[in-house]
Amino acid sequence: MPTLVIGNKLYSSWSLRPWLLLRELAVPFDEILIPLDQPDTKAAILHHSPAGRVPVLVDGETAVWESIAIIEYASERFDIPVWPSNREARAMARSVAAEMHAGFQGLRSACPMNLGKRFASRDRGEDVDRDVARFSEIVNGMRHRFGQSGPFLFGAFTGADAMFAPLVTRLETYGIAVDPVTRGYVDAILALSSFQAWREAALREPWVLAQDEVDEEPVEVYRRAA
Ligand SMILES: N[C@@H](CCC(=O)N[C@@H](CS)C(=O)NCC(=O)O)C(=O)O
Repeated sequence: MPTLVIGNKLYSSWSLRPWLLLRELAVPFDEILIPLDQPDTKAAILHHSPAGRVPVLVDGETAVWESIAIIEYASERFDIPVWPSNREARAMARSVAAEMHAGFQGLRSACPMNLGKRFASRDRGEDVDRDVARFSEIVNGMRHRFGQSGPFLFGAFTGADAMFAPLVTRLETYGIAVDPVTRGYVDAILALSSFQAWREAALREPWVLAQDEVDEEPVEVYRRAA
């Protein structure tokens, strides 16, 4: 069985992506969680991957890193429907997944993934607004063109949805308003039983990572005792 090496479920947005994908597409896997930002974190990750970052998928002698590469590897190795079967939809799914992998810096840096808290809505700056507008454009565009058969970007859950899931949680955490189509998509991701299982585990983690905590009073704190 492959092993997915991940970081804290409360904060590690990159780890969430392949974890969700493997769970949604019913690939059995073991999991190793390495708490981030501890004195031995780097050495522990380097034990699995020369890149020194999580997530890493270890499959026998093969270690695959970078979330998008793990998703592509899973598609081939486990013969699962990671991408839509229609060629045009597949090209769009890969394009938006890669766009997510390389972009959305404004939203990512101003609003770190933090599943344990909810903050009040407020102006978070132009870069965040631009990223949210682009995300909404993607959701509306893909849902309109390809989303008839289900609630996700291309109908059924795909690698593109796995890539956007952490962004979806940020909209929720930071109270960012979106249009009704985008809201419907956000709700569909948050309702996934795989996501809820991840979140449950996240809320039991003991670690607080200062670098991922914004300097604001939360309106709600969800964390539970471990
Ligand atoms: N582009 C990478 C990003 C991976 C990444 O930044 N991982 C963070 C955790 S979310 C990490 O490993 N941080 C630990 C470190 O840099 O020591 C991917 O897609 O997997």
